[in-house]
Formats: sequence, structure tokens, C-alpha cells
Amino acid sequence: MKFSRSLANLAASAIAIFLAALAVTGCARESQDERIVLGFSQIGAESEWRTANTESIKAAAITSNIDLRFADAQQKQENQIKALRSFIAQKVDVIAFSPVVATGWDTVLMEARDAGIPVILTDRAVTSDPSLYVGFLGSDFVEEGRKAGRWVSGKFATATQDVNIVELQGTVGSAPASDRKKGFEEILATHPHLKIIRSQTGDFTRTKGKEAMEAILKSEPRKIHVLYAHNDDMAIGAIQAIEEAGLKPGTDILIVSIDAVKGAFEAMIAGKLNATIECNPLLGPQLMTSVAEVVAGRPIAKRIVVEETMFTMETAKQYVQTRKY
Ligand code: GYE
Repeated sequence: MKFSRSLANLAASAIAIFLAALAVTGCARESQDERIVLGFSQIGAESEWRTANTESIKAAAITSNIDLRFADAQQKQENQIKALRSFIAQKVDVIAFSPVVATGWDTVLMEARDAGIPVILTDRAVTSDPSLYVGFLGSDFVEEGRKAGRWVSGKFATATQDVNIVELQGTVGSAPASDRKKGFEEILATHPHLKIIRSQTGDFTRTKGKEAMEAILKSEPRKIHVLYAHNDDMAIGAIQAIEEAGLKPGTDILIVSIDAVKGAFEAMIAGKLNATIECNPLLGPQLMTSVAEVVAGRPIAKRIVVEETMFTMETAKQYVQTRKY
């Protein structure tokens, strides 16, 4: 009698602990065999980089047997917030997203926390308190900006006159736009003859990159020596604008951009783009590993930085065959 009562107590406390654990994790995973459900909010399809990133995430989810709920926000923060709220309502196991801009996430991240759903950031950072997400997997954009700056300073190391630089910035308020500007300017600060004479956003797209460059070429009386574009797509759009203005991209105006996507290799081989700094979009496998770790209750690194290099038109041919995006 005594024995069975204590057994019953034990069972009751086990159930209580289990329910408490459920409340904390917020998800009703019935068994370890059940597939993990991941809600992923993607920014959009603004660039070749983004397309490669989406493909990598979708493919890795299949390989890892993770049930991926994927939402495309068409470059709008409000759509991302809606998607995150819908993932919370669906009680997914983990939420991951690539935030279009850095600010304005606190409320929805707190909602995820209150629902007990862990959040992993991929690609871009936010300004929210780090306690509101479990980890951030992405590139070091400041370092990418520095690499572009070092390439320009190397090209004009012996210049005796001012070097006029046009900058095409990414999406206003996004982490890569502010960090790539910051890293580039950091290098320029030690080379006073390198000057940014115009800086405009092209929202990371070819169309807007072309439009911005057209407007600059029309209104800028000074000679432009260098174009620094925060991504390859804007550089490719700007190349068209430069050609339409009767100038030779890669020769009359030296061009450096960031991402190292296929289109950039083609432009380098054609002699129209001088260099591109690598930004690796193939985050899918690492993301799925992190998701599985988090669901298993194991901690993941708060910051996982992707390793990257750079490529120039001199070496483009040698690498183009091995590129995966
Ligand atoms: O460089 C750009 C894309 O956040 C790193 O977003 C990403 C950037 C990438 O649209 O092409």
C-alpha cells in the first residue's frame, strides 16, 4: 500500500515535471522520432545571394529531415513580423529568420520567448538584447567592408591625387549596409586621398543599383574612379548604367563589390568587375545542425561566423568552375 502510494506520487511528480518542461519548451513534441518543425522567415528574393541562401536552407532541411515552414517577406519587415507571429501560433519547435533591418524586433522576439520558442538569427544581426535569441549564424560584414577598402587602397597606393569613390549601399537600416559602410570607411580613414564623393542606396537589387548609378552619372561632374557596391547585384546593375553612359566598367571606373555570386564571376571574366569579396550564403547545413542542437536542449554558440575570402578578375577563371552559387 505504502509502496504503491509512493509510486503514484512518483508518477504524479514525473508528469508534473514533464508538463513543466513542455511549458518551458512551449512545444508538444510527443516523441523523439517526431520531425522537428522549423519556421523560417526569409527576407525575399532580392539578389543572387538570397536565392542561393534560400536553396541552401530548403535543401538542408530535406537532408536533415526537418519539417520546414518557409515564408518569403518580399523585403518588408511587417511581413516578417506577421510570419514570426504565425510560427508562434503554429507552435513550431524553433524559429529562424534573416532580419531585413536591424531594429524593431523586440516585441515579437519577446512574444516568441513567452511562448517558449527558441529563435536563431541567420545572416543579419538585430539590435535587440542577445537574451532574446539563442544564437546568430552569419558573416562578419564589417570585415567584408574592410576587405573592399583594402583592395581599393592597394589599387591606389601610389596615387598623388584624390580618388573619387561612389558607394552603392544596401537596404537602409540593414546590418550588412551599415557594417559594410563602417568597415570600408575604417580603412579609408587611414588613406585621406580616398574619398567617398557620393553614397546612395540601391536596396541590394540590380534594378535599383542601375537606377542609382544612372542618376549619379547624370548629376556628378567629377571623374568617378571607383565604384564600391555593397553587393554584386547592385554592381551588375550599375555596370549596365556605366556602359549606357558610354564608359567602360572595370577600366574607366574600377568596381569592387561583395558576395562573389556567379554573376560577379561572369562580370569579372568579361573584364567589367574588378573584384568581389566573398559572402557565403550556404548557411543551410549549419542552421539545421544548430536547430537540432537547440531542440535536443544543448547550447549553441551565440555567434557563429562564416569564413570567407575574396576574388579578383585575375583569378576569376581559375575559380569559376568550383563555385556552387
Ligand atoms: O550580401 C545581399 C543580400 O544579408 C548578406 O543580402 C546578405 C546580403 C547580401 O541581398 O546580396
